[in-house]
Amino acid sequence: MSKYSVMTAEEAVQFIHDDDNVGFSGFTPAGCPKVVSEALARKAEGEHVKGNPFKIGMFTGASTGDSIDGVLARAHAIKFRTPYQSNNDLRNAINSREAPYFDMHLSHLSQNLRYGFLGKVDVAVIEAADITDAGEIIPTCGVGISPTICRLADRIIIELNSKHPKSVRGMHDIYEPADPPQREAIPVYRPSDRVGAPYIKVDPSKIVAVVETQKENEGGKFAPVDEVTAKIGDNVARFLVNEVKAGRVPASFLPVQSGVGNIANAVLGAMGKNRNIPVFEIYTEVIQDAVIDLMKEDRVKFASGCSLTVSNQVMDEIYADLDFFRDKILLRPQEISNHPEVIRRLGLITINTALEADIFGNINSTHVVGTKMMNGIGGSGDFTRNAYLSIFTTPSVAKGTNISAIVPMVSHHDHSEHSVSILITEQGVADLRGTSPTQRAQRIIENCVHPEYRQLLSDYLKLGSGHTPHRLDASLAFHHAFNATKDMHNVDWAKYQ
Ligand code: 0RQ
Repeated sequence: MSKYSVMTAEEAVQFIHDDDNVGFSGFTPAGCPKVVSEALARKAEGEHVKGNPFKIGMFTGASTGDSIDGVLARAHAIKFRTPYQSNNDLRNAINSREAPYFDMHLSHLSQNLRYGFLGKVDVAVIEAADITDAGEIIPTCGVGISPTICRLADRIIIELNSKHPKSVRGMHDIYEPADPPQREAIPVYRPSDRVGAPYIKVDPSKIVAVVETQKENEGGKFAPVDEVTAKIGDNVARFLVNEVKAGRVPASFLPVQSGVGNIANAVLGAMGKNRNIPVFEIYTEVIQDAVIDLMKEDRVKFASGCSLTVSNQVMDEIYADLDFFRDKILLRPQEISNHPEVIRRLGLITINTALEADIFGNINSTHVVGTKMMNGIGGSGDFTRNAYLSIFTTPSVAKGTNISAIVPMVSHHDHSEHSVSILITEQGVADLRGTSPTQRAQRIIENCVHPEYRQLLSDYLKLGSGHTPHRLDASLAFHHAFNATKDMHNVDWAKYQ
């Protein structure tokens, strides 16, 4: 008989009040609570009907499922939200400025919470596979910021989800660094190194409610690999094979980080297929379907991440064969999976997706045509800035060919040219290491830009002068053309001559 108060989600949300700051477990929909957040949205709507205010501040690991971000956005219950998100209704609330959103590097969130930069954490809502009377919480398939919010929160609500077997214990490595000036080195020297405990330890008296559920993960499906993503993946794989041949990447290879989404999933698949790339390890935040497939084929020998962001079918496969996967997967808090110290030490090959790049190698990962938030910077900055080799991929065009993903100047700036080693599209590879801005522009235009935009971008380069030859009044002409005509082809440099 458990020592905790088991109750319904409706009863549990009595512990969450208007204006509270709430931390949610998980990372991407993996490991996120579902039933308590849905009950919370209903409570907010009920309060609004009565004419009462009800909004919460939200700290999450990264994006969540619809049953956190979607329901709370639709209930108009968000006082503020950080960090990464990817829900359509929340995105609309952010872009209409109804929901204030603070985008930040994922590795920073836990320490910023501990430093007190972001206000108090009143309540933590944590999805768990198991909980012991001693206050040991076994997370499910995503760790995120759970250890920190559990420690900082006054009250903890556990969503005990029996879809996740208790035997998942042992797949997590929970380690929270001390704050400066007491912080010490994080002793992760290989992706598989364990440095913490297999559970989150909390003071049991803070657990005010346990809500039992067996709701499925809100894991999406990945788009099948198409011609463009296959070409990008192939270009990445061939580039890396060449790096090994040239001796710039050790023959034993280096751990790989790969970003989120369809392109990242396709790139990993292509790397696995290329037998000239040795069996490799992953040190990343999101472990997607492709990694699990490659593990089954013995192409990936170990994956350290922050979440198993896999489709439900793959999740079931993992749980059905835990004996095979347990010593091949380790889930860590995002403060460790994304920690610059560890990333730099391990020498990661990082592969992230750009929304937009400019001809000088600067990257926009977040803002559609400079103003509308897409998802957020996520962990891309944590990895990119500290990589051994930092690769960005993107299809060269979007919306048919009406958008060129490569523009004269990025309309929002997430990663500077200083952090970007290689740019890869389906057209080819631009190696930017050790190049001047004009050399970079030439390589990018020649190798990465879609043929329909090569002349326009070459002509832009002739308009400017100086070390980085921009012509400032023309630098956003591609975006102006898109806003005016929905087509970036409609740029006319004549007026700038
Ligand atoms: O929109 O579906 O309406 O056509 O952007 O593009 O090609 O499906 O790409 O799913 O791989 O996501 C950068 C968003 C890419 C993601 C981004 C339109 C395009 C489409 C999506 P439609 P795709 P993906 C670790 C790493 C930042 C965080 C990060 C991301 C839609 O990878 O959020 O890297 N990255 N984290 O048509 C306007 C352009 C466009 C454009 C594409 N130039 N202008 N729209 N689109 N290019 C993981 C975490 O941090 C959790």
